[in-house]
Amino acid sequence: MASPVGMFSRAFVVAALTIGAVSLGLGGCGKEEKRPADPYDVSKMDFKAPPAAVTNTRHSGPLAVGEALGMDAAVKPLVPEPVKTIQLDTVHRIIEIAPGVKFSAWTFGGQVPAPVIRARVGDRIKFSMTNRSDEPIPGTDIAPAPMMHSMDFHAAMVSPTDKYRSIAPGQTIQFEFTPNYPGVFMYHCGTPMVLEHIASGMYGMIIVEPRGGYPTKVDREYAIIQSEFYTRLDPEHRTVDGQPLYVLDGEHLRAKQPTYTVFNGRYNGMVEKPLQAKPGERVRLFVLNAGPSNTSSFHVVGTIFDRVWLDGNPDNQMRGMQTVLLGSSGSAIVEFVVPEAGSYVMVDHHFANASQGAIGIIAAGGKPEPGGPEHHNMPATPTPTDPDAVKAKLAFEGKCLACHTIGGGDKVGPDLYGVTRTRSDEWLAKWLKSPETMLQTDPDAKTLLAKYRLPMPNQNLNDAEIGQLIEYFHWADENLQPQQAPPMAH
Ligand code: HEC
Ligand SMILES: [Cu+2]
Repeated sequence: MASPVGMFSRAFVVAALTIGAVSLGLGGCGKEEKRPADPYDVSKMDFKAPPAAVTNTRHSGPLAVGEALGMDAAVKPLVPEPVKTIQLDTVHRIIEIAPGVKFSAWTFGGQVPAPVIRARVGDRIKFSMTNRSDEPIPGTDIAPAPMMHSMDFHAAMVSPTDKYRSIAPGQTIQFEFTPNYPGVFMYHCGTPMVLEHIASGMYGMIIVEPRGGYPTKVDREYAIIQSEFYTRLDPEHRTVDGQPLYVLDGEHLRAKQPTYTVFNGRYNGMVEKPLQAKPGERVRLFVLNAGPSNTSSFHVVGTIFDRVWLDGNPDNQMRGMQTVLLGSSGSAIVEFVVPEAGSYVMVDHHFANASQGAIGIIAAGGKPEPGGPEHHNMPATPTPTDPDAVKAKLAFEGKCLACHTIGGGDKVGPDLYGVTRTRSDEWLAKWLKSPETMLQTDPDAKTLLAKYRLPMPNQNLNDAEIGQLIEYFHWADENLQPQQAPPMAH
């Protein structure tokens, strides 16, 4: 395809003028036959969709069914069959947002974000969904909270009062549509309060490719969905697997003050499990900001976006971009070349958001950066040089950072700066071995619990890890000033 984008954008301008002329009743200027066909000729679009069917038949078994569904960041290739049959049921689940942070979520298909759907302009999407919010949450004794849910596809052009209506627990809704525009679109629950349904996890991405595919060839395709979580400890103090349950914090939700801002549903998720690429490869990211309320300034450290297709439509092309700004439900396809071996860090360049977890790595071989990519606002704690203390720092960031800081202030648990001055090594060892025993027997532990009101879950540490952590606390207390500690996510 020679310069398809230039061609399309000229076509688009001409088409827009044509449509404008027609709608003003000024058509028939005699030049129409020379104009290239409008790829968005509304008269050729498919708006025919039979009314949605709502029944009392319930799906059982798998919650997400369909060849066109992808369950993680690696985007599946397009399935060629033009009819895409998709089932996404709504269930309530406990998801883990960060280590030890179990959140009571509402989902499509049992996961947050929901599966990525991939289709093409002109395909027929046959969608069905059972509201299964009345089913028990597996692995917990948390009572179900049955409620209405619905589905709103931004890729569709249909009557929302018909297709996007809310259905009751036990009901199934079925409807069809044909995507007419290419793009990367959000889908979400549209049941009031929409804000709460989205913040509870009910969103996903549908990729609609242009009819003839994309004008470029790439080596890797990944989906990145940014979203916010607003959490608070369950006022009823329920636990899951011995860890405290977190629920939606309505007050911070309305104030747009998230606890976590993340990619693909997990605090620093793609730092823990980086995406893979190789030097010289061209990478295509499908990026969606699901919000619900904040903006994303998406950036990849170490490269420049060769192409940015706003909203995922190659007709909306920009070249050589450093960041792309995405409002709530905004999206883009970004493509870039991996210039050399290294770890390329994806961030929301609103760094307050990145520090809440909107960070990930594209691992393209080579040596890791000395000390980790901390200067890109990883949730850094200062780095000791002793190998045991270094291991402890890593363990601390993996297992403890959700609830503690060192010098960054109290979170769910106390700031641990200075802890070796207030507690003996023996006390710390006993505490880390079995906080539950200490909370029953030790007066200092009881005082802590009275203040923090949450029993620290047992972290299943072995003696070696406990020794290393205590050494790390000593190192921190001897080497750091509290104000020296970097800010961390709350
Ligand atoms: C889910 C939250 C949570 C996690 C995860 C967690 N803690 Fe705690 N921690 C607490 C709370 C809350 C307290 C206060 C005591 C209480 O209420 O049980 C506490 C207390 C402590 C104390 C005692 C502080 C003092 O002032 O005496 C230490 C030390 C500690 N935690 C270390 C750790 C380490 C190390 C890890 C990771 C291996 C960890 N904690 C993981 C919540 C947590
Ligand atoms: Cu809902």
